Amino acid sequence: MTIQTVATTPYPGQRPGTSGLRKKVTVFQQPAYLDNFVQSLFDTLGDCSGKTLVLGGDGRYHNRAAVQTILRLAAAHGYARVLVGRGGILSTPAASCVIRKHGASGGIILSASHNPGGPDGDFGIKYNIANGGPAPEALTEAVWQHSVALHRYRASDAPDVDLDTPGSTRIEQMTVDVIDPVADYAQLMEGLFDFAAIRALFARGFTMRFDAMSAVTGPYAKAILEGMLGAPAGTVINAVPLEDFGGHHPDPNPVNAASLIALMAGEDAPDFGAASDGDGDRNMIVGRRFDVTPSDSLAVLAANATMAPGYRAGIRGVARSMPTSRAADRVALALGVPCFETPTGWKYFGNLLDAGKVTLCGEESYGTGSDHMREKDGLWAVLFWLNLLAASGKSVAVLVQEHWARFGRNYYSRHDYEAIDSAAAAELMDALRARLGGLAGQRLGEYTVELADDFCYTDPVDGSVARQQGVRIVMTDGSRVVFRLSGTGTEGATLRVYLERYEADPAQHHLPTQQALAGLIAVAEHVAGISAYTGRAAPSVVT
Ligand code: G16
Repeated sequence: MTIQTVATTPYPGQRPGTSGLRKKVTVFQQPAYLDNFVQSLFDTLGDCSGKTLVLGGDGRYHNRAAVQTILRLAAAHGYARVLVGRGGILSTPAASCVIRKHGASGGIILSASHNPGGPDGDFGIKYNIANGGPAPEALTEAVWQHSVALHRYRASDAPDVDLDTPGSTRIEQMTVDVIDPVADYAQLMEGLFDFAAIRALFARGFTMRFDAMSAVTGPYAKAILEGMLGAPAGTVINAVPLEDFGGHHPDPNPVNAASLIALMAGEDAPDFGAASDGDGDRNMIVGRRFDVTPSDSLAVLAANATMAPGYRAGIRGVARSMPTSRAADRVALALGVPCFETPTGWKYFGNLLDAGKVTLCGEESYGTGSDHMREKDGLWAVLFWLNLLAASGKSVAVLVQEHWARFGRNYYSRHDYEAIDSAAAAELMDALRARLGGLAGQRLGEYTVELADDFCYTDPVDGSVARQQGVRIVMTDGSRVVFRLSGTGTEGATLRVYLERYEADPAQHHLPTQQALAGLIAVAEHVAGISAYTGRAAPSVVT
C-alpha cells in the first residue's frame, strides 16, 4: 500500500450546479474524472490531516466504485477517519445528521438526487461542510476553478474496502468505519416527534402507503415506520434501493409517483400517502383523494409546528426559496416571526439556520426541512405530518382546508420544459430580462404588474450576493409568474415556469389548480414567448 501521485489532464466542465456536480454516468466513468474532481475538492479544502470525513450515497449505479475511489484519495490526503454507510449507502439527510453528530469536518454525498439512475442515467457528487449542509457557492466555485488547471492527483493504491461488513479497517494511516446508515438518523427523528402518539395512531388501524421509489429511503422508512412505529408490513413499498431505481424516476411528484396518486384517489385509499426521492431529501404528501403542494405543506407545518415535541417552543422564523408560494409568509406574519426569501438551492438556508434566524425551511421542489440538520429531509416531513395527524385527530384534507380557510389559498403550479435547446433557453431569459424595466404598471390580461425584476439575494448573515436567481413578475393582487432555468438537469436546458395566485375567499378554494391559474398561464406565454423559443406547445411536466 503506497500513495501515488498520478499525472492527469483537466476536464473543463466540472462546475457544480444547484446541488453539486451532476453528469451522466458515462461522463463520470471517464478516466480520472472523479479523481480529478475530488482532488480539486481536497486541494481547495486545504489541510485534511487528522480530520473526519463522512461518505455515502443513494446507492445508484456507480455508487460503490465511486466510494472506493474517494476512500483511496482521502487516505492520500491525511484524513484520520472516514465514516462510510454500509453498502456505501447514506441518504442525504442521514449524511447531514452523521456529519453533525460525529463532529466531522464534512462529507461527500454521491447522488444525482431525483434524476434517473442506471448505466445510462445520471450520477453526482456534492460536498457538505461541517454544519452538515451543502457547501456554499464560494467553495464550489473555487473547486471548479481549481479543476480547470489540475495536473495531478494523489491516491493510495490500496485494494477495495469491504463495504458490507460493519466495523473498522485501515487504508494507509486512515481508519475506515463502516457504519449502520439508519441508526443515527432514526435516533434523531425519535427525539423530534411524538413516536408514542404515532404508534397509537397505527394501532388504531390508521393506514398509510409510503413509496420509496426503489431509492435510498426504503431502509430508513422500513426501520422507522414499520419497525419503530408499528405500521403494518407492506406500508413501505419499493423499499429496496436498486442501482437503476427499478426504472422508476425517483422524483416524488404527482407525475412520477402516478401510481401512488392513483391509489390515494381510489375508493379504498389509505388514510395517508407519501413518497421520497433518489437520495431521500424530498417528500410528497398525499391525503385520501387530496394532494398537498410542497408550498402548502411548509405553511401547514409552520402553522402547527408546536404539535410536535421538537418544536413545542415555537418557531423562530421561516425561509422559502423565491419561487415557492407565499403561503408560508402568511403564517409567519400571523405568528409574528420573520419569513426569508432565498434563491433556489438548499445551500442558501444554511446561514439562516446556523444564525438561529429560522426554524423551518421549504421549497416548491418537494423539499422541506428544519434546524435539526442542514439538508432538506424527506422522511422527517412525513413523520411531522404523521405527528400532526396523530395530535389533531384530523385528516390531511381537513388540516389543509382549515388552513386555507384561515390564511387563504395560494393556488400554485410549476410548468417544466425539459431538455430544450440551451441557446434558445438562454435567449428566452435574455429577452425577458430586457423587457423587465418596462413591465411595472402594465396591464397583462386580467392582471396589473406591480414589480418585475431578476431576483437578487443578499445573505443577511454574511452579506454575500447571488444575482440572476430568476425573473419574477409580481402582480398587484400578489399573484406571480417566475421564470428560471434549472441548475440540476444534465440534458440541454430546463425552463421552469412557476405560477401562483392568491385567493382569500373560501368559496373559491375548490377550483382545479390549472383552471385557477389559466389567466397567469396565458400571461407567461405572452410575456416570454415560450412556445416560440422552445418549440414546445406545452410543458413536459406539470406539477
Ligand atoms: C436541488 C436543490 C434544491 C432545488 C432543486 C431544484 O434539489 O437542493 O434546493 O430546489 O434541486 O433545483 P433546480 O430548479 O435548479 O433544478 P435536489 O433534491 O435535486 O438535491
